[in-house]
Amino acid sequence: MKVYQTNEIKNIALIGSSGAGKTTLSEAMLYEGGVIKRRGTVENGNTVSDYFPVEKEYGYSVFSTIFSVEWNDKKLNLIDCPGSDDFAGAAVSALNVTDTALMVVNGQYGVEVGTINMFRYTETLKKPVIFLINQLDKENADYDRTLLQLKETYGNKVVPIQYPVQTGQDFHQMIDVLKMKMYQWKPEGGVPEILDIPASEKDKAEEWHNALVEAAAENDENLMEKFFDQGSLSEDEMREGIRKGLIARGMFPVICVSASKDMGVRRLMEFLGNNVPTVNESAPYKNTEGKDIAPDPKALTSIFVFKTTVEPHIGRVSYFKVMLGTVKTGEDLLNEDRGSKERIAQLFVVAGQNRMEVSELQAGDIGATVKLKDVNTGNTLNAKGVDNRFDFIKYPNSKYRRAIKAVNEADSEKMMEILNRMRAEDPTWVVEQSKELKQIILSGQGEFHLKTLKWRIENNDKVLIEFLEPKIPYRETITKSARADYRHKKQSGGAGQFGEVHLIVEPYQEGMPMPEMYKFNGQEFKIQARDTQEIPLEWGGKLVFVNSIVGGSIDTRFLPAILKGIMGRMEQGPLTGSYARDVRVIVYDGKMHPVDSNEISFMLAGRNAFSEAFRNAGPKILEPIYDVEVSLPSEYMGDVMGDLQGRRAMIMGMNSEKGYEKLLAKVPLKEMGNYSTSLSSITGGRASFTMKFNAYELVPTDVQDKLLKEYEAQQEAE
Ligand SMILES: Nc1nc2c(ncn2[C@@H]2O[C@H](COP(=O)(O)OP(=O)(O)OP(=O)(O)O)[C@@H](O)[C@H]2O)c(=O)[nH]1
Ligand SMILES: [Mg+2]
Repeated sequence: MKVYQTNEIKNIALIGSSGAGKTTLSEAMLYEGGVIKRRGTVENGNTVSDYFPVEKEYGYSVFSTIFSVEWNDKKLNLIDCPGSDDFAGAAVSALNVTDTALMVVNGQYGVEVGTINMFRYTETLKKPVIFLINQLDKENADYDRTLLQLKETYGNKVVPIQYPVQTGQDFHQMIDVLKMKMYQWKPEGGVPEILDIPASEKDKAEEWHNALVEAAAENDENLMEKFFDQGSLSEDEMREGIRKGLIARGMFPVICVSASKDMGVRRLMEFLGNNVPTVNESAPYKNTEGKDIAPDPKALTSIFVFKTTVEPHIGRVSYFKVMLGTVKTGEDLLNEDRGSKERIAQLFVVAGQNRMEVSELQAGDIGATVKLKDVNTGNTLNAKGVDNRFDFIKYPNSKYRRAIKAVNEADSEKMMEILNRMRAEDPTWVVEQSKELKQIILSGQGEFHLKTLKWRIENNDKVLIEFLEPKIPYRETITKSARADYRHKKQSGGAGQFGEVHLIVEPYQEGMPMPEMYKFNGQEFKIQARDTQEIPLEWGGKLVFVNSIVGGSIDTRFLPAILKGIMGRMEQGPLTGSYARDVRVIVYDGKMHPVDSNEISFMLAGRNAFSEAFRNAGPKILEPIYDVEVSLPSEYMGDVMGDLQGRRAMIMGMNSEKGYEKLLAKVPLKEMGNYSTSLSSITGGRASFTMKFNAYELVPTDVQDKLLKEYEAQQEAE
């Protein structure tokens, strides 16, 4: 493939709900672009895009796939993205490095939750959007209903460029109101006959053409003026208006195809070649310093790695975008994030797992290289003299977690290596070796996400793993003040131990004053805070340690030991062994022994006095509460709300957004274990959700009692 100039390159992400036909469309584009001689199918597992064994196994895309097609002296870099919400990370990466989103909509089902979610990403990233209504050859395809849903959801910026003369098995003609021609295909699809619009369609075509002219004119003052003067625009002027409308997200053109029949694909590529912005016509990218980095091919090189795969026989393949300059084979670059020196041994233009070697790639272009030493997704490689870093990709929060374990203990280390490798490939994997829960917690986007990971580890790496219920990171705290004292005494045989600690505990809130006196069972305890330590806890909250010892009843050199004893109990709370937080401890008295008092004695005395006081202070368990946002079609609202209420959820509100209902709730993490599965079964996969940690809240009494019993039983079992 020839080296394309920056102003000849267009980067386009294929997004949309799962099953809409993105991979099938990619196959047809590659075929029409002359990259492949025969079209494969998802069913036969022989497409260019779904080449990973797990994708063939499950019959849907799991990873994004990059492919380039040359069309009318332009280079179209396309990225076929998985539609399932579980693999959203791949689509988010792709949208971040491309300049136009081609949203594939299934003509049978119209606007789906996948469409809504993906559109939201384009909104956040301010990417131009073209809607492509696919599967028009399907019996229950309904173009008009789909178009109406798009208009109801995204307003009158949705402007059709084409409409099918018929849909269903007989689909073979389409009216293009930009070209004002009818396109007609033979059953094998491909190259269309371009005919004049038949009389039967003239009026409708005229009407839609005028609507398109008006919509195109609206995006440019000069065009608007011309439109008012002449009442129409030339095709080139319409294109200019469409391009400006696209870039400004002032227009969302609608195109129609049947990807599996390869009808409309060539016209689509022509439309992309003529109308979507090239990289230099698109908004510049910002580096981490917030500086705009325009794609200048003459500048020094900066490339940004947005995707990494590990492929058989070749190892790590790093996919990158040239953010600046022109990268050449043999160039030495510095990894700005990890400091490694990297040589670009080979440069490739790719089509799935097929790689074509090239000598250089200009700013804005997308390519791949292999065998880099220490480069992960998200890293920036720079030539000497530039120090750009790019970290603009914001991945969605995790929403499904499981504990993971190698079936054979001996495989644990290998399993960790594989998990880290997978995280390098897909940054939406979060792997945490939790000291607190004594589990390896794997967080991802959903059950499918984890299922594919398991399939790959077991089939590709031959390591058996199992998923376990992840423990909940509960917390403990107290709800009232209490006093306790404890004498630790060991004076039989060997070195003696003696330490006695008297202390008061109370719930701590930021900024609360220090009282001078406490009263327990009618007895007063005067406090003279001689020294206060506020200790932020790594697991959240604080421990405040107050030295109110008077008269030297405990030597200050033993206070660190007392604090150590208390901290040991904060790490393993008295109720269920969970981290404790937000407690103030006032050590106000004690006793020493001239010989036997030592650090261990006061560590133990402090620890046990604290445990006793903690238990008498209305101890409570706190649980993590998450903000959950569910996007769903209105007909499922009742069932989804009922299900959430069954999960101790507090419904916080509802609102409609673009044809979909949004349900907001606060839900305990404990109740969210299998939420993605049950939501999918309640709504037939037509809803999605996000979840974000909100705060810790007291658990209800019945839940606390149950947790205490479970902990006791566990203690007895150990
Ligand atoms: N009849 C018909 N079937 C189609 C068309 N496009 C796709 N399909 C079928 O729809 C199913 C899903 O197609 P894919 O191309 O895998 O859809 P996708 O959008 O890539 O799905 P994900 O990878 O899960 O996001 C497959 O069985 C395809 O054969 C079409 O235009 N007409
Ligand atoms: Mg796919």
